[in-house]
Amino acid sequence: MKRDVFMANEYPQVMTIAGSDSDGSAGMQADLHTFFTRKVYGISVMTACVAGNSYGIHASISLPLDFINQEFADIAADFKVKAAKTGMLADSSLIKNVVQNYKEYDFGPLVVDPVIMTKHGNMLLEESAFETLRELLVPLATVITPNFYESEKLADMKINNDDDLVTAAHKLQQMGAKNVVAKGYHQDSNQTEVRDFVLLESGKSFWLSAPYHHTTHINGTGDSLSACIAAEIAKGTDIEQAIRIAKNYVNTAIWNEIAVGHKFGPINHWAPKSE
Ligand code: PXL
Repeated sequence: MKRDVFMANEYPQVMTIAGSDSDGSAGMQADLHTFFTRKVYGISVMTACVAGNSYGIHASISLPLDFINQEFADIAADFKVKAAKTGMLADSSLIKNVVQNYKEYDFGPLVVDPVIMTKHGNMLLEESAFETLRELLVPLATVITPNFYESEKLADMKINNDDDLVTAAHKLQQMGAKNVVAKGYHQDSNQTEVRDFVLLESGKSFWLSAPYHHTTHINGTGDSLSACIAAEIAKGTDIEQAIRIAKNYVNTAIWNEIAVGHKFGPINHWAPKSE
């Protein structure tokens, strides 16, 4: 596009603060796929690196905190981030570091994907960091998007039915998260429907349901959902609509799988139309 006046930072920029997943299906890579297809410019603060493939995760390291500080400082010195999201934060010191940086600069509303464990059982956050997550990061969340397991851990309760999920969502709001997308249970092979509970800052609440699609290609769904919400917020979409768009985006990406990897593959970020 040719323009008479070039306006620095006019284009919507969204930042992910997350771990890299070498297989490209989850973590920062899923966030960047999402940003790209949602037509926002993706910026990334890498916190950790995971080595793995569609069979699972085989190693992981955290990056040094002073390096992460430099990433934040460099981004803040040049770009205008309109919204951000968090993903894998590995341990308590990393969470504290990210919270400190987030408070120091203006990166807009924050979507917190409280990543604790992969779908296949690998821990991505130390258990000793759950309290730090609750105390320091949850209160910063404009939107928090826990999966079923993360809701149980953060709300410190067993979730056996819809009523329990509603209680957990209210607990997360009491901890300071403004809007909560509490994802429902996804593992029963007889399941025909997936139901997520949404609790907005206004007190309005509703269920988002979709047909359950049986597939092994669901890596990166949580990352992509939170990334899409952040992308929409950066474009100026209101929170409820951003959540609804993100849910449709991820559902369409699950329903149109691509053949990548032998076992647990990625969702298809091209499938949804980016309006
Ligand atoms: O999808 C959760 C997730 C987040 N971040 C990283 C991951 C994964 C799952 O594999 O590897 C880096």
